[in-house]
Amino acid sequence: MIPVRGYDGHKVAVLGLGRSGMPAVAALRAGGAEVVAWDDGEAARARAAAEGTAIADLARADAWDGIDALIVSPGIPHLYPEPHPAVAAAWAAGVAVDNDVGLFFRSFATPAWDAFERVPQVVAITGSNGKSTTTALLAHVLEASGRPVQMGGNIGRGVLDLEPAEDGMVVVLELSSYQTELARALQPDIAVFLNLSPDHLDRHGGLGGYFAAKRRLFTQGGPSRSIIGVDEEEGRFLANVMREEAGSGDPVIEVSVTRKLAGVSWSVTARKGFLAEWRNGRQQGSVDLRGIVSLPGAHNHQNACAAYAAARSLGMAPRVIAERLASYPGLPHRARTVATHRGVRFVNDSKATNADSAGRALASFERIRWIAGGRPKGGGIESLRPLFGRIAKAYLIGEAAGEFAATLGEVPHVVSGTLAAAVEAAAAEAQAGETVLLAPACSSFDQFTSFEERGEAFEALVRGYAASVQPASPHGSAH
Ligand code: UMA
Ligand code: ADP
Repeated sequence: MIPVRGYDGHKVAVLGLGRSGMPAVAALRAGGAEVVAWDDGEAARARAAAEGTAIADLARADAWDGIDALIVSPGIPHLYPEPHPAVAAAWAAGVAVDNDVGLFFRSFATPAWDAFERVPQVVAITGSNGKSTTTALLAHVLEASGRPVQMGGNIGRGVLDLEPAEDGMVVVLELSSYQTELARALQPDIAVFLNLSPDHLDRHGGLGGYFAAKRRLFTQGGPSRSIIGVDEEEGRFLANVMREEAGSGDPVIEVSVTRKLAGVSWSVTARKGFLAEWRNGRQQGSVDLRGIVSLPGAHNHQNACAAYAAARSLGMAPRVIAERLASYPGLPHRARTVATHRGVRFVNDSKATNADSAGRALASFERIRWIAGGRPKGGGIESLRPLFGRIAKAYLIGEAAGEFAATLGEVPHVVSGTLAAAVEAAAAEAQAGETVLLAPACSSFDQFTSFEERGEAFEALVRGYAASVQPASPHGSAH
């Protein structure tokens, strides 16, 4: 845990007691702060109280006496679609609102660093899709750098739950737009912007607010190196801004998987499965990505380019990086083939929570039994129309089913309602050579607590189906 600096002897409120909030409570206490906390969920409150946390309803105006700051969990709206009542109460009381990421950046560097030979560094990764893959991939690559490595943030481990830095450590943080929008301090040494496509629009008041939230990671703290995907206008704009801001040196590495970047001083691009690094007109390194099973498709090549660029920025050699890219084991719930039965492949891409990422999954297979739906994010699936020809049939679930059905129109589809009904129908109707693909283009929160729970439910249903069709003979056709 990273003890929070700057609040010794002060009183701090924490809103939300999950993976971000609970470590924040502990880290504030370790730094000498007195903590009061609130969570709208009764079970979370009870759990925290059992661990000795003082609970107070922060929506009440009289809760704020003597409190210096409010630390808000990323899943709790602080502005759009409307501020949580406790956030509004903090504003009314003149109390600063921050989050665990802001506390992390204020607390990570300590006087102990004076004795270090190598200053610890923080790499922060944001973007609409590919953050977790790039974070995990970079952490895996850096294990060969000889430096201690930790990863955390949106990937599942609250930033204050990380261990204090050791000499030369690199911390790789995945940061969501929820986190970058609210953090009062954001000072990564290296910042990565992968891509931008519509997501979380309800929480940011639209696409402009969403991009502004991500842009803060760059414009707030001034990283010494920015690695920026320039396949969208927003990335090109950001690269331009960061080059101007930093002035001399090589402050920006541009990444593209759609084109060569002529005239750019430092770039990492991947086309047709070949990664190439160019610096000042000379090729510095290349990697053949085609055979890396855990990184299929151009979207994963974008992640590989970004991780490569970050590892190069930290001084690793191209050949060593290439070896580590090749041994990357992959993350669960991202385009994972769960099983193949009677020639039908079952793929869990539960992490495809928006249209863009679901589109990458659809583009990776030929004839698809597509399980989609959940809580819609705005923007719908109209953008996926060019891929509709790959859909043998769609099985729609959750709150988005009606909207998705309307967009699919003539494309064969059925409203299955639940994941169980969808898997059962898709498995029964699939022909050999087809893929049953869970790539929901929605969040899971209408029927599950997380994309992980949804993905695990899918895998359990597939296992159940496999057991039911498994012939009694041990020499059966299931494999
Ligand atoms: N809560 C309230 N009131 C509300 C909403 C929530 O009290 O109106 C309470 C809940 O009862 C719960 C707590 O807040 O006890 C949950 O807080 P949270 O939703 O912020 O979740 P955490 O468990 O703290 O996890 C958060 C991130 N979750 C979200 O941003 C939604 C995790 O990212 C992250 O891994 C973790 O902090 C550690 O940093 C998950 C995620 O879904 C993976 N992220 C989104 C995404 O990737 O699309 C952004
Ligand atoms: P994030 O953490 O940003 O949500 P993940 O690495 O968990 O990203 O991947 C989420 C989903 O997006 C997966 O379904 C994956 O197939 C897809 N994906 C991964 N990388 C990219 C990318 N660079 N561009 C678009 N989609 C991607």
